[in-house]
Amino acid sequence: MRPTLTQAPSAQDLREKILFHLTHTQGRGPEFATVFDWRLAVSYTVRDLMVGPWVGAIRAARDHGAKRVYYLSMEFLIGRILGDAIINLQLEPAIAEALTQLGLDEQEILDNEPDAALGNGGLGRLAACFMESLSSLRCPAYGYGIRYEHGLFRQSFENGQQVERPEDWLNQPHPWEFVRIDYSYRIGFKGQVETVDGRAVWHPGESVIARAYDTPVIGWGGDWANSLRLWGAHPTTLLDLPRFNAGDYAAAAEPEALARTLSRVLYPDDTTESGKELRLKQEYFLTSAALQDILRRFLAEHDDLSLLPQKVAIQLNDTHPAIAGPELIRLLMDDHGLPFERARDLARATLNYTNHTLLPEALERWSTWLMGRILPRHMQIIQMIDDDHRDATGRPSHVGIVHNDQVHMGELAFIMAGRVNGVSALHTDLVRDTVFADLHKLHPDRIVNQTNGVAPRRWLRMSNPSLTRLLDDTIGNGWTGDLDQLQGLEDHAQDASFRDSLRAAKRANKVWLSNGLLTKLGVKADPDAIFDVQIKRMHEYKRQLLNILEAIALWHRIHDDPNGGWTPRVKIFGGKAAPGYWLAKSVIHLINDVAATINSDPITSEYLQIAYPPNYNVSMAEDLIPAADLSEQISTAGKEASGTGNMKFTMNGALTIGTLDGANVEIRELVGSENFFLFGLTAEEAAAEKARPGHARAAIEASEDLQVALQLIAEGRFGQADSYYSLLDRTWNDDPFLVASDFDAYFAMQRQVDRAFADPASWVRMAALNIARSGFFSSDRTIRGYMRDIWDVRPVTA
Ligand code: GL7
Repeated sequence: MRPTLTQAPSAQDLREKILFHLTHTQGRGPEFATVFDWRLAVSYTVRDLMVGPWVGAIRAARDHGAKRVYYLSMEFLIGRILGDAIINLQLEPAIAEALTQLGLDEQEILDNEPDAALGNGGLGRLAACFMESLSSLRCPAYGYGIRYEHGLFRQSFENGQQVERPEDWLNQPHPWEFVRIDYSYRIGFKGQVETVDGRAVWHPGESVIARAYDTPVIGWGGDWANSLRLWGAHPTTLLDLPRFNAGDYAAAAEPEALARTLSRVLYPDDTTESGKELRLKQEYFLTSAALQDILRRFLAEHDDLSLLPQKVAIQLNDTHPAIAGPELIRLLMDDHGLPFERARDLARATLNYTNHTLLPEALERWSTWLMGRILPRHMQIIQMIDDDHRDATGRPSHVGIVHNDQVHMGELAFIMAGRVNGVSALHTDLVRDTVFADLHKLHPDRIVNQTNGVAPRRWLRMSNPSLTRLLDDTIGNGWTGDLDQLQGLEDHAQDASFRDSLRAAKRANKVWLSNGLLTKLGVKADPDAIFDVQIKRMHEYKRQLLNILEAIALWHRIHDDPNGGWTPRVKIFGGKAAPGYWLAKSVIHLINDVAATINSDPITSEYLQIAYPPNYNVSMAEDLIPAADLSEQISTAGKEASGTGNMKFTMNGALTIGTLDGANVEIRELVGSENFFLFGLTAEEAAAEKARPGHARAAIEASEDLQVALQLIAEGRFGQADSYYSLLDRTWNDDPFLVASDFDAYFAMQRQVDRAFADPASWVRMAALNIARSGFFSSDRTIRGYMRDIWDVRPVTA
C-alpha cells in the first residue's frame, strides 16, 4: 500500500479549515449556513488537500520528461466527488470527527452533492474508473472530455412510464473545477479548402472557442492527481454589437447561442447511433481541442515532432473521437508542414482505439455528404488515408473506411491505430472474428485484449463501509491499493465466525436499503429475502424482459401453491431507457405495472416483491450493490462487450446468475463454476438459434411457464393489455435477443438459486469466495495492462 499522507490533517485542522471556507469562500456565518453551504466549505477544504499533489504531479511529469497518456472520451460518468476524495486522501476518521464537532450529519452533506452524470453507462463509468486508477498508479495522464451543462436526463415514472427531465448539475457552483481561460483553442467547422503553394488551407465557415475546465482526480494514498480536462464551448465573439445597437437583441446574442449548444447536452443514447450533425460537431470539438492542447504541451517540451510517439500515447474511447486520426494528420501537415506519409506514421504510432461494442446499430457511420460539409478538409484526408491503406495492403474491395457514401468510423479508428483493443477476452475474440475480421487478417498483431476493471476505492471502500471494516480487520487494508490481496480471504471462507461477520455486514446493508425502499417507494423488502438486483441501461439485449417474465411466472406458481416452501425474493430494477427507444420504455412500463399488481397481492406478498426506484445513477448503484445477494447479468451471449457492474457485484459478495457473455466468462472462471449460476445459450449457440426460422414461437410453445407469463400480460392482468401488444408480438414472432429460447434455463437456474440461498452457511461461503477471487477486476490491473501493452509508459516515481 502507498504510504499515508505525510502530514495528515487532524480533525481540529479540518474543522478550522471548513469554518474558514464557510466564511471566506462561501460568505456565510455558521448560524446562517445551509447544508449546501457546508458541503461547499467541506469540498473546498478537501480540494485544498488535492492541489499540492496535483501541481506536484504535473511538475514531476514535466521534470522527468515523462510520456503522457491522453484518454479521449465523450463520456466521463463521475458521480459524486467528495466521498471518493475523502477515501483516497484517507481522511475518513478525521473528517467524520470534524463534522461531528461542528454538529453536522456527514451523510447529509455527501448526499447534497449532485452526480456529475456526464455519461450514459458502462463506457462512461469505465472512463471515470480509469482516471482514478491512472492517478493511483502515478501514471501521468489527462482525461479529455466535454463539460456538458446538462448531464444524463433525470428519470421519473408517471403511471409507470418513463418521463425525462433535464439534468442541471451546473446550475449551482461546482467546487471541484478550475477554469483555464488561457487554454483556449479555436475549433472550426464547414467552409472551404483551398490550395496555396501546394499546401491545403482550410477556411472554416464557423468557429467556436474551446475553453479548458480542469478537475483534479486524486489517486489512492493522496500523493498523485491527474487532470480531467473538460472543454466548454464559448463564442468567438460574445455579441453582435451592430445588431444589438440596432435593437435586434435576440439576433445579437446568436453567436453565443450557437456556440453554447455544442457543450450544452450529453446525447442520451447508449449503444445506439444517433447520426446527428450536432453529435459530429461535438465529437470534433472534443477531439480538436484535445489534440491542439496535446501538441501545445509537447512542443513546449520538445522541438522535434518525430519524438511524438515516444512522448505521447492517445487512447480513443470507442470511435466517438475517431476523427483524431485525420485531425492529427491535418495539424501535422497543414500547420507543421509534414508530408502525408510522415504525418500518417506519427499519428498511427500515437493513437490507439478501444472497441466497446459489436452491436451493428452502435457502429458509427457518417454520410460522406455530412462529413464533407461539416469537416471538408477532414473528408479529403479520410479519403487519402483510405486510398493509402488500400494501396499498401491490397485489401479486398468490400473492406475500407469509405463505401456506400458513408464514412465508417470503426474502420477509420482501426486503420489509424497502433493498437486496437477489446474489453473482455470473449469480446476481443469476437472483435477479431466478426466486425474487424478482414482488417485483423491484414494486421494480425494489432488487436489485443484488456479486460475491463473497476476502482475498488469507490466500489468497495467507499460504498461498502461495513464490508470494508470486516476486510480491514481480517486481512489489513492493503487490498485497497492491491486488490489481489483479497485472496487472503480464501482461508477465512472456511471459518464460521468470519462467515457470520460477512453475513452480518451484508445484512446491515440490506436493512439500510430496505428502509430506503420502504420510505421512498413503499415497497416492503424483507432483509432476509434474496435481494436480486438488475441495474443497467434498459436495452433489449440486456434482457430485463427475461427477468420480469420470470417474476410473473414465479408469481403465478407461488399463487397456485402458497405453501410450496418458496424462498422470499425482492427483485430490484434500476435503469434508464434512451428517450427514443420505445421498446425499452415499454419494458419499463411493464416492470412497473407488474410490480403494482404483484406487490399488493396478499397471497404472494411475503415471497415476492418488486422495486424499481427511478433515476438510477452512480450514487444509487453505490447504495444497491453492497446490499445485493444476486447479480443479474443475463444478456444474450455475444452481445455485452464486457459489463463492469458484474465486477462490482462480485467484489461486494453478490453471486451472479448469468450467461457466458462479456466478462461474465472471466468472472466465472476466476470465482469457480460452483460459485456462479450459469444458464443459457453460448454466443455460438445463440447465433445459430437466431438463424433458425420460428425459434421464438417454438421456444414459447415448449415452455408452460413462459406461455402463462405472456398470457397474463395479454389478458391485461398488469395494466392495459394493449400497452404491451408490440412487446408481445415481438416476443412471439421475432425475439431477436432470444428471451424465449433462454427462458426455461433461466427459470430453472433461479430455482436453484432459491435452494442455494436457503442454505445460508453455504451461500455465505460462496459469497466469500466471490470476494476473495475478485482481485483481477480492479481497474488498477486493467490500467497496468494498457500501460504495458498499449501505451508503453511507466509510472513516475518521486
Ligand atoms: C459498453 C458495453 O456495452 C459494456 O459491455 C462495456 O462494459 C462498456 C465498457 O467497456 O462499454 N459499450 C458501449 O457502447 N457502452 C457500454 O457500456 C455504452
